[in-house]
Amino acid sequence: MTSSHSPRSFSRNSARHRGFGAVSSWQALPDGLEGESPAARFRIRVLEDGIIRVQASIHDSFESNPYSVVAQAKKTAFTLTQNSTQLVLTTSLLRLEISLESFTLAFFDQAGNLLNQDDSLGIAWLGTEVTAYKQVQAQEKFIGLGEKTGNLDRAGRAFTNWNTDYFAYGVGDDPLYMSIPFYIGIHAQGHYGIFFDNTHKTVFNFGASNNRFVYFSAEDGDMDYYFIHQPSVGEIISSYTRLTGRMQLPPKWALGFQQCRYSYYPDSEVYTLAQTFRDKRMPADVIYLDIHHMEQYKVFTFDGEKFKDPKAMIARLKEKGFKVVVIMDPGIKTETGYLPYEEGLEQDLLVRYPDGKIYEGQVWPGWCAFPDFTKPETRNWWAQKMAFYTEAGVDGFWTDMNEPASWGQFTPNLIEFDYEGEKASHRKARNIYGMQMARSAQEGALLQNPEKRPFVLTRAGFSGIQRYAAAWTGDNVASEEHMLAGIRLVNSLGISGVSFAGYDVGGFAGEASKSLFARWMSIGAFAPFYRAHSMINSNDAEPWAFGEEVEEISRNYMKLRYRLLPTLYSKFYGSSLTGLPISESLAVQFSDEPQIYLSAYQNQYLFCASLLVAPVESTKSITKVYLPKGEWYYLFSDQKHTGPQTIYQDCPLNYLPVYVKGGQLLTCQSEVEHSGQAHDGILRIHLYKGSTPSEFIHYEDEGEGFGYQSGMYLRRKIGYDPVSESLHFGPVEGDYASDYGQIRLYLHGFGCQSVELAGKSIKLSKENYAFLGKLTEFDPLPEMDHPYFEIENLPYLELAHLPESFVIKGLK
Ligand code: NBV
Repeated sequence: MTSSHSPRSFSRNSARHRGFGAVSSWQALPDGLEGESPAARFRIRVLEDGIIRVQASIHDSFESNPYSVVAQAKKTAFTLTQNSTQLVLTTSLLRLEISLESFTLAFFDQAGNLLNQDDSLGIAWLGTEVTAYKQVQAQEKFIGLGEKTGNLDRAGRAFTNWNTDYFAYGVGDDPLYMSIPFYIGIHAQGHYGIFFDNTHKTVFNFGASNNRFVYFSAEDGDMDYYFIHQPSVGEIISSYTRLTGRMQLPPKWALGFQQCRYSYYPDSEVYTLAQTFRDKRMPADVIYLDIHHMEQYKVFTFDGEKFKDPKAMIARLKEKGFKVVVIMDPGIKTETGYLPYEEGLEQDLLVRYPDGKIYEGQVWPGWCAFPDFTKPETRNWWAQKMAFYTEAGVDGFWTDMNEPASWGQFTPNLIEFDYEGEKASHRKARNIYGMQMARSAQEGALLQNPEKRPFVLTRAGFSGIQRYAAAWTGDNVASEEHMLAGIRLVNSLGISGVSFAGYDVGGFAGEASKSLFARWMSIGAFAPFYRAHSMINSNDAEPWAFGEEVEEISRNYMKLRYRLLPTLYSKFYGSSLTGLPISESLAVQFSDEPQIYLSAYQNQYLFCASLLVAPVESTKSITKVYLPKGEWYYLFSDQKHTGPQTIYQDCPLNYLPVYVKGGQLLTCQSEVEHSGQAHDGILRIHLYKGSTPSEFIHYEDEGEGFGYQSGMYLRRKIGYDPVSESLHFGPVEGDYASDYGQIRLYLHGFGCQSVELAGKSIKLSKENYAFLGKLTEFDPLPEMDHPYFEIENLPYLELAHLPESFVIKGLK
């Protein structure tokens, strides 16, 4: 527990820089060392071979920072030596040199390469503001920092972490809704990650307005950062998510298409919406109820006029295979007699001023009080209140406005929060508030339906938010540049631990053009979270609202999304174990290829590890694509390219540039209308010839519930080895009986006419295969003519779903 935080005695001209100063004493600890200078104290701890925690404070004790880090330290061997100028701490992955004269730090890998080094200014204070100044290595790139606009490489810009409600933000604006003070530095000597665990307003300056250093600083609190090194960028992300936790496996329906609008009402409109998806054979899983479902925007109410019988309505939607997600805003109307407010007052669950008065800010319902989600009792209470929704059959929860937002956008800093009993002002609590609301929503969903996996979608968050919720990038705008900016935001969230993320497809504010909407629907099919949403008082923005051509293109990509569900679900499972992104910037696997950082290519990403998506504006019919090292197959025709290479690619509106990485495989199912509908029982495996081996973990379970945690799952390794020209199916693990009775293996890029299984040669069958359907010729004019791709005579092999392991050989 933290004790008093009295400032240590040193000259307190807070207008001036104060360095840490020379180390005057130090001592070894079982997991590191600690010591002090006349000005400040430090503590350095080894959490595991590749993670070192650095703390520095001008107070008598260190802050505990109770929210983000969930990993327990592993007992790790290290050595500590001292010479006349330095202390040297060495693990099997890292060497840290600590200058005794200035307490500046230098981190090296085990081969002696310099990874990261403090500027001579080291760790320092300006009043309560604490900063770590770092040298920049030659050509150093900086990636990550979560929901931040701008380039993939953050060099040259500074960013602020201060959760902010920002309607229709510009594509370069900062800060937005969520703060993740974690970044990865990449340069010729190596790469490392830094997570700055401080919930105050923080600044990350990657070389803006100076040519000397990069720095990260916090308005108050301690310097408390985790330095991470691993052999690859992906493993750094895995380490970071070992520290801050990982996404829990979501229900399968949450991977389907979701339709939102501010707002669908009354109930008859919601039925029509659901029925239209089914009538038009456009697969979808989720419908959202935005703020108009409430009576006067009061949380835990339904508007009795608009929704006469919510339970009956939701039951009818379920019959059609839809799930319902409702919005929850934190603001509670301060109205006498309104139960949530009365209970909040009575049980002391609301945020107060230091003199004990309740803090009120204005939001949708008018003047509101704010539940203190940093208090466990408040989270429990809210979780109990959520019975109101679950009893009506609601399946998921959407926590909006949880920065927290209020009219005026300037919450007074003096208001007080519990902060897990430590008490803190808004300065320290703001950035963590949204995450604690999402946590409470997840706990509530679980409390009310213990047998179901929760689904929570949040706008605000902080490091570790991935444990509680999926994230979307707030109020974007219907423009081409926003569509591309959203992809970078989602890719950056993926680098920063939040695998389950997406953007409002079609753009929230403004009106999408026909082509923009079609392209956004296509790209969104390759986003972890796939939801269309639009603003009140805007034109209809459902996938059929833009005319027949857009409707067909949208349907094609929605269907493709559902066909890819086996791949997606397996990768979500994988990400819940490894923390690796599902929408993965090329900077993760190809960090040493300089082209990937160029503005022309920085939006490209790998989806589910195997599909390279090259997003392009809807106004373009041809684009340049950078293909990194490896073999790449244009998804729709199997045309093969060898990277590294820049190619020109036609991109008519109905074909988004997507390539499959050679050596990888995709698993597909037949078309369905929603994730719960039965498919035809054939698992289609598409294997692409390549020179690098791969391993795919195929995963199945009930799609809901927690049976998978006690054995009700099916897991099987499928490994491709180009050297032995074989595909290995490992044994089936787990107790879940596969949804597939049959496997159909499609071979892309192979020339063989037969393969070998259990010593027998089997002749391959052939068929013409298309990943997207043919568009109707609506207009005889040539410019309306859309190409159609089919892979001709694609060889395949039909197999029973064999439970024992087996090998297919002769893949030439
Ligand atoms: O609840 C209304 C909207 C919601 O649709 C949107 O997705 C959120 O980001 N909400 C913000 C409040 C006001 C928007 C102008």
